[in-house]
Amino acid sequence: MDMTQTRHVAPPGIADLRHYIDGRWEEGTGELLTSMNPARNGEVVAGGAQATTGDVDRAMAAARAAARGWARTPMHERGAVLMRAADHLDAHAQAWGLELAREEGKTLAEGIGEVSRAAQILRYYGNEGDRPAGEVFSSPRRGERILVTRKPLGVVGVVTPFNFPIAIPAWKIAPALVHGNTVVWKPASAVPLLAMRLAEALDAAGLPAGVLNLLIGSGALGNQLVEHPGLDGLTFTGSTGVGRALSAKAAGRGVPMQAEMGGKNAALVLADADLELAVEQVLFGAFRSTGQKCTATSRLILAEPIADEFLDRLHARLDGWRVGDPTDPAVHMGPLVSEAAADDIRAGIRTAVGQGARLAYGGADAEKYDGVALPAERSFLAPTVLEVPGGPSPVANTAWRDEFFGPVLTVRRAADADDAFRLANDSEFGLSCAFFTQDITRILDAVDDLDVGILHVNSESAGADPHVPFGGAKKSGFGPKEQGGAAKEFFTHTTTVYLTGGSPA
Ligand code: UN1
Repeated sequence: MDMTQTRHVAPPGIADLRHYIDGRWEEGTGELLTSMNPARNGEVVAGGAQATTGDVDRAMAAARAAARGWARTPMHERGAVLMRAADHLDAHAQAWGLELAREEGKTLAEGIGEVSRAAQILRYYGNEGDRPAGEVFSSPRRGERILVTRKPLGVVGVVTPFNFPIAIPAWKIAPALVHGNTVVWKPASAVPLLAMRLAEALDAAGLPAGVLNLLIGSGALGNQLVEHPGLDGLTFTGSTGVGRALSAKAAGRGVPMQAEMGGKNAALVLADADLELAVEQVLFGAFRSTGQKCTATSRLILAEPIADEFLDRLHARLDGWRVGDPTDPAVHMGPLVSEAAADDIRAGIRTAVGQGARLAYGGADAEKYDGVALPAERSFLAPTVLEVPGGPSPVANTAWRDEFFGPVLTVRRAADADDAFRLANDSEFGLSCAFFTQDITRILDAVDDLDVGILHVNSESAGADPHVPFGGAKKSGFGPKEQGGAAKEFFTHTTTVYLTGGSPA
């Protein structure tokens, strides 16, 4: 053994980053990667050496070697692994929820809730064996039946974002595994610890070696994955730019791709809406998780007659919204994931104001918030409301068009419901939408007219349930939707089997 070889040993209190390849936890050999607590300057949460190109090859080889055995394992047995992993997650929800809050910046309650949500997702897919597995058709020929069976794609790459570091991986990896695929997973490098926790839960649940492989490192690993000749499918959630680049590469190689990307989700409030309910739901939709959800409410379209009152009420609620260390139970909103992310949003707010937006609340330069100084870390931002002047759409304001991925809400006023629908559809994205009214006729119009993948009637734009499809219309998504029965559209392909007995009927 070469004793001069340096080995990264994490200081006490800092978690050691490891990669999970072929059922073993390994140190990396690449550059040092640290995940930082965005709420506390200089506080390292986890650290270790990144995975390298060679690790991608080894992980892909392990996943390939495990593929046939796993595909032939009964779905009920595959599901039983997920059920045991769900119990493991529930047992660690408090501790891992705290780690999540420290690493990502969402509140402790949201962190714990997310670990429990991952468990719930694993349980939903853990029961997949009890659901229909294909279809049977009649044949025009005597003595024949036609079966449509589903088979795994094979080795699937999973690339996940920072903002839901355990729930989004769970809703990709659980259906991938239960449908018989093996996985090579690259999580966002900002939140590697929670990725390790999900892999730990699956390992503790008895997942066979090679079925799931976890590689922690930079975006270069994602590019190596999509370019790997052994890859049979790639599922991605993250930014529009990266999603489109990966989708283009996957298409060029003939690899099935599923990408869940941007949103610029609107909340529409008509004059007859229950304002108290709508204000609260808009508050939650726009500012929970510091607005770092692809389903967050980032545009608010208010019917003219109630617009001033709505904004007064929203600002009054924001006055009581505490910004600070997310592990403090009194805090409503933590920091952005990093200083760089917060700086980008500050720049976006300044540009929007320069383009004519009115700053209605908070802002890029707010140092105090509700009379209390914001924490010194640059990753903190005050919740911000901008109003873009009226007039016919389109307006060329960056706060109306671009996804900021932070606590910024951009308001416009609408003359009536049709005007509100027009404004809501004035976006290249179409992920989710919240619509507040008590008028069933308008609700039915909204179902027809709003071009979105997810429509919330009288509830906030964020949120998802494991048993129903999740994903966007227009340029928010690419490929089949996620979750529920929709997930199998991506993680399996069908084989149509013409079946007759071996002797004449
Ligand atoms: C939610 O709204 O609870 O990246 C989930 C995102 C989405 C998930 C949103 N894919 O924010």
